[in-house]
Amino acid sequence: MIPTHLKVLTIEEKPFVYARKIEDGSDCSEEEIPCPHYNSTDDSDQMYCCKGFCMDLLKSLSKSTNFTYSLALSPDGQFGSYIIRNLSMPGAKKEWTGLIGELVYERADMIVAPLTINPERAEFIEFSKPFKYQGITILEKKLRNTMENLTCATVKGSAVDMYFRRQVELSNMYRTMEANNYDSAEKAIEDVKQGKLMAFIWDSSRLEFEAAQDCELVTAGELFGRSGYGIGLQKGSPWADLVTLAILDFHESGVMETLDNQWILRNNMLN
Ligand code: 192
Repeated sequence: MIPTHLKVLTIEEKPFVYARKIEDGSDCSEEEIPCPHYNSTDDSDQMYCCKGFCMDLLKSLSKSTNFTYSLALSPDGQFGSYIIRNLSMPGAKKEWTGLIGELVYERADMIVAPLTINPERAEFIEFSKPFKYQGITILEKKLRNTMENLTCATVKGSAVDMYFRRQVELSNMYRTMEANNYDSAEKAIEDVKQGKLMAFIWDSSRLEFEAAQDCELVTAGELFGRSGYGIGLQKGSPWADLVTLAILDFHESGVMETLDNQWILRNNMLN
């Protein structure tokens, strides 16, 4: 018998996951799922409630695949990338951060988030087939020739960061970006709005959502680094095939389309 109660992790990333902090001990609404943040560096655990495309997807997956879950937010706030320890030594090893690290070090069973499937991660964790296809694009502010700041940046420990690290011909760009990289997409978007950052390079699904909310923002250039979002599982997880089957079924039966309409298209059109 395989355990049917899973430790699921997620991360805030609109419109896939909205996380609302609870200060006064009140409950989450019916639409929301409790998603505490267990702080990895100190004891300042915080209560949050999560909703969004991925949270509805988690509810549907748990029903159709028959598992129960406890949800929590990424302990270090990252999606997950690697650092190489002892680079010049024979025993050089990749050490994973963020959500990916939690699966690799077996502290969690499943990631339900807008998590990019890429080759480096797929060597260490299992991915379901994609539940969404998208790519990378650039967020800028309109009317921007007066800006003194010409920096580009992404967020540390993300698949976008890994994309630039992987492209040998972009290594100069990677090095300059690395120095400017942010801890969160929220802060980077805020800095684009304020003219402190010229270009924020990130997932198109998020940036198109942000540009639709704020007429001062635009996405620039073509979509590149096309990829898919998948459910993350431990290597060899007995849930992998079942989760993939459920996702394929959701594509075919219109569940994904309903989630798109509810969380992505409606928001993009309302503004
Ligand atoms: N989807 O790291 C992301 C990831 C790329 C921006 C966040 O998985």
